[in-house]
Amino acid sequence: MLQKAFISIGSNKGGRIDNCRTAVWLVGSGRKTFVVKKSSFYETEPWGNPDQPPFINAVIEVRTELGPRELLGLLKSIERKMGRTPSVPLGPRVIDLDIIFYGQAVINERGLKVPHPQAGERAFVLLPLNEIAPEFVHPSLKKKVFELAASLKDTGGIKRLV
Ligand code: PH2
Ligand code: MG
Ligand code: MG
Repeated sequence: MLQKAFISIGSNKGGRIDNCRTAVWLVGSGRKTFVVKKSSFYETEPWGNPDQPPFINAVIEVRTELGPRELLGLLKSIERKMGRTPSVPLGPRVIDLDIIFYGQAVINERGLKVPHPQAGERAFVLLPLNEIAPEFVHPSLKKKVFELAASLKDTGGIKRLV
């Protein structure tokens, strides 16, 4: 069965926009996952650890035959292929691919938390997501993406690139 999932993409090391484009292409290049929507790219102030360069962030919607563990495996393999090396927590990275939602699934396993635990509070996730899926209901907060985006307190550090 094809499931709908949302993946956030981030990069703040090297050619940030090219890194994000390459990642989108690689996510869709296997036979079991299709990219159906892409947000714009956004330049965003670093969250969590301010002492690093700004990020490029985007969100994509996919249809996938992969289960959530397999999808996570695909994302990790792309991160490795693109040369991501271990960094400090929340620190600079060539590419970061996170599962935001996997249908309405709620998963709380070691290494696999879906929805992404901070999805409801991060402007760099919610603003791109709101561009492509405003009506999608957060499976555990039971609110639509546009409602979550509207209740963000600070969206100042987020700039949509054209
Ligand atoms: N990712 C982080 C930590 N901080 N800040 C921004 N703006 N964008 C990110 O993608 C990001 C972050 C850890 O994954
Ligand atoms: Mg992340
Ligand atoms: Mg990650």
